[in-house]
Amino acid sequence: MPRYQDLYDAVVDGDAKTAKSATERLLQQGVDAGELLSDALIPAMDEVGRRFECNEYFVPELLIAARAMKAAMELIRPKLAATGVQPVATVVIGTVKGDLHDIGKNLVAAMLEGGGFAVHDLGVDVPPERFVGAVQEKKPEILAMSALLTTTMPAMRETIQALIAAGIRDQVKVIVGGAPVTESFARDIGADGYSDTASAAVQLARRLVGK
Ligand code: B12
Repeated sequence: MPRYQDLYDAVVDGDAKTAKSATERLLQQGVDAGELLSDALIPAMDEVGRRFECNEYFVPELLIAARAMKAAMELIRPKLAATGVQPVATVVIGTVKGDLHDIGKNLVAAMLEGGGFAVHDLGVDVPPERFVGAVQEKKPEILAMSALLTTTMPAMRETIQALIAAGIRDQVKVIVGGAPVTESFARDIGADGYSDTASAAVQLARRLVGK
């Protein structure tokens, strides 16, 4: 049974208002922000992921749970920064060049954040050189790329080639996803991992960083 049941339930149920008020109250009571993350938010997003995997939840439920998690994270993030709690690892994420689809990418980003990762979201239509610049600047353990169009999938390969050209390919694990992306495509372009859902992306990222 999670320790902060009301916050846990609010995220699992996708109730952003209650997630925010419960977080506010718990922080005011002096509960540690890192504890709220590890004992309520991460287990809640794990549960949301589990329900999604076994078809109890679908994309709309995932989206509203992610929104509730975000509402809580907005209050928790500044406290975490102040207390110096170490994230599991850092992720740079974006939708590749020419592609404006971001619903799946935002879900992956929210689930990773709920899973304790520090996430830098570069947004949509991100050219290879911006991914390379962000890897150089933020030094993430993981670079995550999303593509929803068959015409933009080649930008994933271009980005990996750009990482190689910049001499930093071995400094970061590359994961890819999006509806048209497949395991064999990921292997073919030299990515380190692929998953077809946001919750599986968290497990994949944890595995790649050895957590
Ligand atoms: C919503 C949508 C739009 C919206 C996007 C809004 C937004 N803010 O994202 C709008 C209206 C803008 C749009 C525009 C277009 N779209 Co559109 N769009 C869709 C639609 C209906 C849903 C996509 C979606 O959000 N799915 C829900 C999310 C949750 O799923 P997901 O993205 O796959 O993400 C999950 C996984 O893939 C994975 N994942 C995703 N990213 C990542 C990344 C990593 C690292 C990992 C590990 C996992 C992972 O986790 C996610 C959650 O589980 C799809 C059809 C469909 N049913 O897929 C068409 C679709 C993708 N679009 C399509 C097209 C053609 C277009 C347009 C070209 C249309 C046009 N002629 O203008 C434009 C292109 C604009 C551009 N340059 O990008 C086609 C693509 C066809 C193809 N073969 O390439 C589709 C398939 C529709 C179709 N059947 O024709 N679109």
